[in-house]
Amino acid sequence: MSSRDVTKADVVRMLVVGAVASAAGIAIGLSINWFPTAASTQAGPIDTFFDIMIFISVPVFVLVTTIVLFAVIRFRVRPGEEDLDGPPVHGNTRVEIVWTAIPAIVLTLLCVYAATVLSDIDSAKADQLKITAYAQQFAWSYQYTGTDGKKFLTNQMFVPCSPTTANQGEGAPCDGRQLSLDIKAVDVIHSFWIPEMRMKQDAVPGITTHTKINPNRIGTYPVVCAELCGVGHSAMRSTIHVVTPAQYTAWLKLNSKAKTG
Ligand SMILES: [Cu+2]
Repeated sequence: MSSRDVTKADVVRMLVVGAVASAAGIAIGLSINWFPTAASTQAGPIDTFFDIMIFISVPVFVLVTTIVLFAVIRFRVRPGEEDLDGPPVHGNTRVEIVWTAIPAIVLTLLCVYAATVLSDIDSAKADQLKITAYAQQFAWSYQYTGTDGKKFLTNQMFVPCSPTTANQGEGAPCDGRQLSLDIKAVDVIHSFWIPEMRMKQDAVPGITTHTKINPNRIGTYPVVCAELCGVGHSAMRSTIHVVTPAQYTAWLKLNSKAKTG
């Protein structure tokens, strides 16, 4: 037995170190508040999905790092060995099958889970508010249908949401119409993103893309461009106002009049 053989004690030590590091990494990963305030029903399943990704990816990272560090230390070149060849290794079929099969199974399960979450959060509700969002360097505009049936453009989004508690102000939980967005790009590729509502969709010249959002918190949130689109990209922002149905109707009336009368 040479000083470089891997013993059972080595494996046990690596497992202990790996388990402790994984537990610490998962605890840190889950304790960090990665996302802003959740303001849509889509936020819950998406945030849970990220937590599960942390739970799975931290142990994988720890496993790989532990084995690499062990190999670097155990099999390093020692004084007098500079001109020696390493031992001839011809692979290990069993290990190669295992390290191919396990990631394949994990990735397949994650794909199925992600597809399930996506189809769940993207399912259509009966009561939709249809808006067309136009992206251009470096601004957003939104096309609404006014109270008179005519279309008008605005650079701020307003959406109605009925508060479900006595509190009607900022932060009140609410329930209401699903936004059904058609997204168009006038010039280059942009990306429509409301971080508080989590949903993001590319805006691509020549095609119309779609997304659905169910706001569930009264308040004002930024709409940002999430695709580097030119020098003014970082300034390509607008606002979505989630307001009570009465406030929304008042805003819609005002704009219908202003744009057509
Ligand atoms: Cu942009």
